[in-house]
Amino acid sequence: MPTATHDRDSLKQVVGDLAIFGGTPAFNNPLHVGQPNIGDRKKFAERVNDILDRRWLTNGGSYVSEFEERIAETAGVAHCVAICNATIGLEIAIRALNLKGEVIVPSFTFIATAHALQWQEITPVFCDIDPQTHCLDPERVEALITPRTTGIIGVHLWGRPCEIDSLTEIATRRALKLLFDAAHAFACTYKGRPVGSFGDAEVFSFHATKFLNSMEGGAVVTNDADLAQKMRLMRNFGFTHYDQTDSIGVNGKLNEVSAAMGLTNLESMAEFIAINRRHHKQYEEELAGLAGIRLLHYDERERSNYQYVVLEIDDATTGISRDQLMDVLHAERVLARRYFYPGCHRMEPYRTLYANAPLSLPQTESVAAQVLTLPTGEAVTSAMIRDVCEIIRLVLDNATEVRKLLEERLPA
Ligand code: T4K
Repeated sequence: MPTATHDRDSLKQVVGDLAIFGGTPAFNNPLHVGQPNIGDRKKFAERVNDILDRRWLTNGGSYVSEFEERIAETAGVAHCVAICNATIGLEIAIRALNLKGEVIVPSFTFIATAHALQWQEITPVFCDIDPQTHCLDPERVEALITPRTTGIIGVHLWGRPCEIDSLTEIATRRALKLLFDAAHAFACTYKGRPVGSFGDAEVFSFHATKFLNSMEGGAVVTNDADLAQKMRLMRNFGFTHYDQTDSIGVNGKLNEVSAAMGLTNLESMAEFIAINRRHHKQYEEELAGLAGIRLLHYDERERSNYQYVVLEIDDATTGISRDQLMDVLHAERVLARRYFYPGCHRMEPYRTLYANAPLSLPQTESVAAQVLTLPTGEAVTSAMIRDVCEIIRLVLDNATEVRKLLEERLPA
C-alpha cells in the first residue's frame, strides 16, 4: 500500500526536493492508475467457498447467470452475454454481427478495439476524434465510408458516451452495423438512458483496472435476441448439444470465481462511484487555476462512473511537456499514465500497414500528446491526491527551472 514518505509539513518546498533531482520520493510504494476496487471480502470468500463446495467452476454456472442478470438490469438491456474479457467480447460481437471488409473506429482508444478487427482480418479504418469529447467525430465518419465498409465501432472513452445519436443516424442511413466499445462506460448514461442498449450491441470490460471488476471479465449486451443467442453459442465453441456444434465458436466463457467477484463488487458499486466522484472533485479543486492544465469533466446531468481522472497538458502554456511532468511524477512513484498514447495507428501492425494515417488524424495526434491520467479509486486517499496535486503545482509554478534542469540531465 503506498503511503507518503514525508511529514505533511515537509512535502516538497523547492524544485530540488523533487525525487527526479535527488529528493526523497513522495511515496514509499508505486501509486498506480487503475488499482482495483475491492468490495466485501467476506462476501466474496463465502461465494468462493460455495463455488468450491458445489464443484461447479465454469460452463453455465449460477454465479455467471446471476451476474448477467445484474449487468442487464443496470444497463437497461434485454440480453447480457458474459465473456472472459472485453477483447474476446469485441471479437465475438464483431463476428456475430458479420462485420467484414472495413470498419470505422477511432485510433484514440485502447489497442484491443483495433486488434479485435485486425485479428479477424477486417481492416480498422481509423477516424479522427473530436478534441473536446475525445470520441469519434461523426462528421469525419461519413467521409470514410466506402463500398467495403460494413460497420462503425464507437468507443465511449473515459466512460463519456460518444455521439450516439449522430452515429446511429449515419449507421441507419448507410445500412451499417453499429457496435459500441463500452469498456469504460458501465453504469453511465447517455441522455438519461443507461449505456448498454444502443447500437446493435455494446461491450463492457470488467478487467481488474475497471471501476467495477470481476478480476478479468467482460460482457456483450444487446436487445437483439437472435444476436445474443448467436454470441452465447460462439462463446462456448459453438456447442448446441453434447457432441454437436452447428457453427464455429471459441472459448470466451467467464468463470464462476470471476462472476462472484463481479457480483460482490456490484454490491459496492454505488460506493465506488461516490469515491471516484469525490476524488474527481478534489483533483478539480486542487488543480484549479493552473494555466495550461485542463481536467476533463463529466456531465453532471448524466450518471457517470468517474473512473478516469484525465488531464490535458498544453505545453505551450505550462512551459513543461506532458512527458516531462510524467517523468517527474514517476520519480515520486506516482505512476500517471498517458492512455491512449500514441494512438493505435502508431502501434504495430497498424503503423506499418497505414503509414500515412497520422496525416488524417490531427486531433488524435494532438490529444495523444497531451493526455495524462492520474490515480483514483478506492485504494487512493484524499491525502494522496493532495500530495499528487502539490507536486504538479510545484512543477508548474517552477516550469522554466524544472524544464531547464530536466534538459540538462539529457545525455549529450
Ligand atoms: N476497449 C477499451 C477502450 C479498453 O480500454 C480496454 C481495456 C478494452 C477494450 C479491453 O478490455 P479487456 O480485454 O482488458 O477486458 C489496462 C487494462 O489491462 C485494460 O483492461 C484497459 N482497457 C486499459 C485501459 O488499461 P494497461 O496497459 O494499463 O496495463 P495493466 O492492466 O497491466 O495495468 C495497469 C496498472 O494497473 C498497472 O500499472 C498496475 C495496476 N494494476 C493492474 C492490475 C492488473 C493493479 O494495481 N492491480 C492489478 O491487478 O492496461
